[in-house]
Amino acid sequence: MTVTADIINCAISGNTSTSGGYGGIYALGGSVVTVTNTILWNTSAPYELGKGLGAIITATYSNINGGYVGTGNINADPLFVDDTNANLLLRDYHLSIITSPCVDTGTATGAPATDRDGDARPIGGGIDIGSDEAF
Ligand SMILES: [Ca+2]
Ligand SMILES: [Ca+2]
Repeated sequence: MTVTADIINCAISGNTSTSGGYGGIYALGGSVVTVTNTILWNTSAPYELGKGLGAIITATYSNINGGYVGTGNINADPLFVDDTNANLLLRDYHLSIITSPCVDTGTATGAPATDRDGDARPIGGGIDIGSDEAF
């Protein structure tokens, strides 16, 4: 069975993996996964992205810890407002204003019209990588 998933403008951070080397997204064999404008950061596993035999992962305009080959991808601390708070409920995955490398470095292709807050995209010079459009 082939599974297709399009993951667009998401922030996946602080994931814990107990099953192996991939903590962000793992594409099972035969699946096709497209990752766009997405942050994959700070997993407990060695790699953010992994795939089984015959699976295809295409990642572009995304910020992936450890790096991943693809147009527009970066590998830089996204500078969330607070992604390390000991109280999980107080963690804040909004982007820091201006200083985040995710600001204005995404692609408009496929990006949703609004962000997680309902703010219209884009704000500033372009689409931001992640679930937040910072201002
Ligand atoms: Ca922007
Ligand atoms: Ca916002």
